[in-house]
Amino acid sequence: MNDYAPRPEHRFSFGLWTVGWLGVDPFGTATRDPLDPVHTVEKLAELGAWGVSFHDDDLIPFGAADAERASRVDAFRKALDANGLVVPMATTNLFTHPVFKEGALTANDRDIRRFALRKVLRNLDLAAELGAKTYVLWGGREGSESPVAKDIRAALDRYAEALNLLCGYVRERGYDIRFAIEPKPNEPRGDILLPTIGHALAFINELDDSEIVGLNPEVGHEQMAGLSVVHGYAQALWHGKLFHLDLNGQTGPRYDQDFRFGNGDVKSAFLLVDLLEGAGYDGARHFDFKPARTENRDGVWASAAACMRNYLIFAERARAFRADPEVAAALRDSRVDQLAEPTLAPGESLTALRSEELDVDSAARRGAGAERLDQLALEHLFGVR
Ligand SMILES: [Mn+2]
Repeated sequence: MNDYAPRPEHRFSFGLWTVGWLGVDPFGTATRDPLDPVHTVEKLAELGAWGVSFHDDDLIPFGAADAERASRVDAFRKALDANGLVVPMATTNLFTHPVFKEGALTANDRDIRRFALRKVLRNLDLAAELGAKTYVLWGGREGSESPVAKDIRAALDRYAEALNLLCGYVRERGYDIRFAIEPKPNEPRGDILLPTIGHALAFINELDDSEIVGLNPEVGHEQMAGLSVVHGYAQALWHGKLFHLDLNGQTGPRYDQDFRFGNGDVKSAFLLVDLLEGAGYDGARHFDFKPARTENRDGVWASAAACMRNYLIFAERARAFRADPEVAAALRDSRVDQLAEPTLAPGESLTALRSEELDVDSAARRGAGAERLDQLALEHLFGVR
């Protein structure tokens, strides 16, 4: 019997800002006290996590003096070593301070763009020092409430310029780091640049060094846009661009709920785990969630443990689904295996194809068998098979 106990080999990681979220929302102040990053590292290790990620400002307060910066980084590094946790990913906070209210890497104000770039460069050095392999870029403030006040084409020029400069810097320094863009449709801006996985993939193709730029898709962000999480992640995998990911929960297009993984759209969460495990995804299983504002410290750790436990339950349910002979038969009946076969046989000509005839009436009468297959998936998820 599976005990669903998370272990480091499962590669579960959490952002400092997730369990550290104070419970602030647009209508209410903090409901929890700040967490010391050292304590967070200890608790995450105790719960079975493998890694911890951070924004520069999660670790070092914005504008801190060099001595304070050094002592905080030192304490964090000691905690990582003492507890056996790694830093798989780091990122820059380019959204909290009012200086970024109109944008950071794509702010209209050139001085602010230059400041934002310096902030990223500084934290990239720290990320490399701490062994991070992925550097996430979430452009929370890169957007507008009105496209009249933002030249979107120029903003994309500046976004691409920033990425090109950052890639050049990483190459020049010899850092083993790849960038991962995190799409989001809106919130905090009315509209955010690179709103979906598809927009971001197209943007990456226009960069000078697209090889080291991929994606960090977030479950809830795709659902906020009303899109299928499984389709989106599968396309990111198809492009070889699923560099990192943010697992959480959301119930459809509404505010960014950041539920713990498993809450919200359970079926999508299950099918996403089935996709990741089936595809042999070997990156971090990173949770970017906010423990509900209703919770105290105990509730925070309970929700973090539940994210990992739910992933392991989904993974076990997915294995059972894939091993079920009835599922195998239903997949064949649905001709899912046929889709892997090229439409034209090797060496076959279009002339041969054109000379072939299909009994369209009979083909049109074939059922797709999708309802039966989907029900089997649900029954495995429900745990009744
Ligand atoms: Mn979110």
